[in-house]
Amino acid sequence: TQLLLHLFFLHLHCEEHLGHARQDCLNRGAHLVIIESEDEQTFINGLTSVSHVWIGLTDSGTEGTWRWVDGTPLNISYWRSVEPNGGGVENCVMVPYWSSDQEDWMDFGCSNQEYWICEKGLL
Ligand SMILES: [Ca+2]
Ligand SMILES: [Ca+2]
Repeated sequence: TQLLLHLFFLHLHCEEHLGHARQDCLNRGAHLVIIESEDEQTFINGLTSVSHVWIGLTDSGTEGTWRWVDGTPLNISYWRSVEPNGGGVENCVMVPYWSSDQEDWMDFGCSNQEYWICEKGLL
């Protein structure tokens, strides 16, 4: 599947806020993970042994308008039922380790320190 054409880097040793995470991915020629398929959501959601992870989705540009870090608009989404609920104080999105629900995205404050996943397309 398309998932196999992507490399994922998971950062296990340090926790950083989203600005640092974003830059770290760029330094690796990658970007924060963009979830474009059910397979990708399932894969990332399956990383239950780690803490929350940042994904590359934000509404920091325009409140309430969610965009991926590469600028593409949000097409398929996997929000938890009450999310997003943070308004202007929660502009980043993480996948929590404590939930195995397929729909478990939560908007969260960008300055919180979490693990993150970089993604690099191989084609
Ligand atoms: Ca917001
Ligand atoms: Ca929230």
